[in-house]
This record gives sequence, structure tokens and C-alpha cells, in this order.
Amino acid sequence: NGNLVNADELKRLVEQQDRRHLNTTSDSEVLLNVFAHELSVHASNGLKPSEILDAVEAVHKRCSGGYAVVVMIIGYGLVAFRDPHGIRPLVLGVRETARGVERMVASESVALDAGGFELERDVLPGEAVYIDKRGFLHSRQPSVRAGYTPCIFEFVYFARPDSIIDNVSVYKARMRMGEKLAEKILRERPDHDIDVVIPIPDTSRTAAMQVAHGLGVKYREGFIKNRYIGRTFIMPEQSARRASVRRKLNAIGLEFAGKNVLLVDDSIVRGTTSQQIIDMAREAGARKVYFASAAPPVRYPNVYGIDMPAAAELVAAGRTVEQVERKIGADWLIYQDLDDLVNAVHHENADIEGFDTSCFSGEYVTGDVSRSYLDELEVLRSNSEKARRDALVRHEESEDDTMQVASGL
Ligand code: PIN
Repeated sequence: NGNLVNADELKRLVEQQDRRHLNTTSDSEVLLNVFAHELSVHASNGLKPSEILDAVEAVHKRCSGGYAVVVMIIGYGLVAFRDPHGIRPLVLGVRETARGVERMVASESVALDAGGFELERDVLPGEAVYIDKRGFLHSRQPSVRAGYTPCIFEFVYFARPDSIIDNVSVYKARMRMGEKLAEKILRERPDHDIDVVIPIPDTSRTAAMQVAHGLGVKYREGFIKNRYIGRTFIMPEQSARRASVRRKLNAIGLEFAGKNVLLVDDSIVRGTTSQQIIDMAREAGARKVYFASAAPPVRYPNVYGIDMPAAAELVAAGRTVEQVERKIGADWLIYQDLDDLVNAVHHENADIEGFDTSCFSGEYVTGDVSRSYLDELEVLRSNSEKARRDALVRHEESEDDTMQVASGL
């Protein structure tokens, strides 16, 4: 899980120096080969636990970015590690069975709950963990700590609310986001005329509940989600995204008719969904449509594993809040302040030194994200490039079909 920001350079070294062959364009394959190479460099006769941990340490030195990794070494056990800044999440679970102690590694604690494991602890930034065949845990902390700055977007949107990441309950963090947002609304509009707070399902519900509570107005479910349709955020093509919002959400008219509604979402990324939802609220009879985002404006690309669109497609990139307000068609738009977001999440874990807040602040914690890297990313993530890649895949697939027909498969 994640993204290596020095994948191109590593790819070159893996092929030319380590003399390994790469079959795909995936940075996971690059990391796998770096690890495999380091294992062979550090191994003596067989593989000792300390040698496996040495290999992980070497991977941390060579790979830069946000990553959480689980590797199976056949015949030995499971290796798990997380980037030196702890950007991507990774947790350890444990359960006692008749066979003895069993361990599990997952990105989010909800996966442990489902498997009957208890959350033991987080894998720490830069730590190397090796669980041998008997379930015994070997681990090593990094000699120099790079920092403890998890990705704040996990708490905003990605993680499940019932997860506990870095000792912070995602649910409680989202509740505090709502509380802080309500305080800001009251500061900016002490005489607001909001009749009802309506969440845009699902992620924003937890924050919206507390916004309503803080404002002392009703919280109502005004949009119902079609549960058979997936998340729109990652759909590559704009037209597919546009069509699916109406298929995905439907308004309950009576919650809108004649009312001033405050719609709450976890974040505004492209702004296309927000725009359509505001239209839907008006069509359902709302008098005024206000919009609140539980996260600050997303203005910069994410380079640590969250597949965000190119900066040019982020509605808040290069726009003021008033300009975004006009663009999405809201009567009033309010965003969470970054300090409030950070405090809402930080609250429960003093060990966290800060967060990767790059998509809001443009500051990248690994310190090596260059202008040229961002420019390349911009091209790769642009809609036109995505459309070109989709067309290529479709073309290859149809060629495969032709070959299968030709060979009688
Ligand atoms: C969607 C959560 N959330 C909704 C993801 C839409 C941005 N979008 C990010 C808002 S869900 S847009 O609750 O998990 O279904 O700004 O790109 O239009």
C-alpha cells in the first residue's frame, strides 16, 4: 500500500546494479526486488531473523515515499514494515488459539476485528517486523527516527470509522472535526439561518452529526445511497463519474422543501460531485444550500499512495474559497481550517509528531518531492492521459479476444 517517490531511480538501479528484471510498471515490484536483493546480500547460511531485519533496514534506506508492506518469505514467515515517517498505516494483531499465539498484520484494525484478532499495536515508522513460522515476533526499531507523521487523509476519508490508527479512533477524530467545524461556523456566522444539517453519505455522517449538535439544529438524512454502487472518487472518466452520482444518491424531498440546508461532506476534491449534489438539493426544493467541508481545501496532489487527480483537476487548486463556492454553486461554502483538522486528529496520541498534510499544505514530509516529479505526476494523472491508457487497455483486451478466438480458446 502506498507509493515510492524515487521509484524511477530505484528501477534503474535494480535493473542495472542489482541485475534484476522487472516485468511491470508497478513500484510494488520495484520494492519487492529491492527487498529480495537485500535479503540475498544479508543472508549467510539460510536466513536468520537478524538478517531479515537487516534487509528491511536496507530497504528503508533505499526506498522513499509512503508505504506499508507485508511480505511472505516462503518457508520462513511474514515480514511487515512501514515507511520511516509512518505515512501509510499498519497494525499488528494477536489471538490465542489451541495451536498457540497467532499474529496478523493489516492496514486497518477493522480487519483484525473481523478475523477475531485483538489490536496489539501499530507497526512503528521505520520499524522492521518479522513473524516466524511459530508465530514468534522479532522486531527492530530504526537507529535514527525520521519522524512520526501519518497521512491525515486516512482520518478524513479513507479509513473506516471503526478503525483505530496510530492509537487514534477514526470515529472520534471525525466527531472532533465536526465539533471544530461547528465552532468555525458559529464564529463566522453567529446569526446563521441553517434549518437542518444533512450529511452527504457515507463518510461525512460522523462529522455532520457533531456539526448539527454544535449548532443546535436538526440532523437529518436527506440523501440515501444506492448500496449497489461503488465509490465515484476513483472512476477514471469524468462522464462515468457524472452519470453515477445521480444513480448513487437520491434526495428525500421532504427534508429539503422550503428549508435552508447545510450539506456536509468529508472533503471536496474535484468538486464535481459537490456541484451535482447542490443541484439535487435545489431540485428537491431547498431555499438556501450551504456547504461545509470537514477538511480544508485540497489544493495539491498526493504522492504517498492516495490516487488523487492531477492538480489541474482539483477544484480548489489556484482558487479562493469564494471562487470554489461559485464554481460548485453553493450559497455559502465553509472549509475546516488545517490547524483544527490537525488538532482534531492529534488529540489522542502524543507520540505523533505531526501529519502528512501535503494535499492541503503542499508540504511533503519526505523532503525529496521535486518540482519535476510533480510535473510528471500531473501528466500521468490528467484525464486525457487516463483516457489514453484506458483506450490502450481496451485495445489490448480486444486483441487478446481476437487471439483467443483464433486459437479456439
Ligand atoms: C465518499 C467520500 N468522499 C466524498 C470522498 C468528491 C469528493 N469526495 C471524496 C467526497 S463516501 S468531489 O462517503 O466514501 O462514499 O469533490 O471530487 O466531487
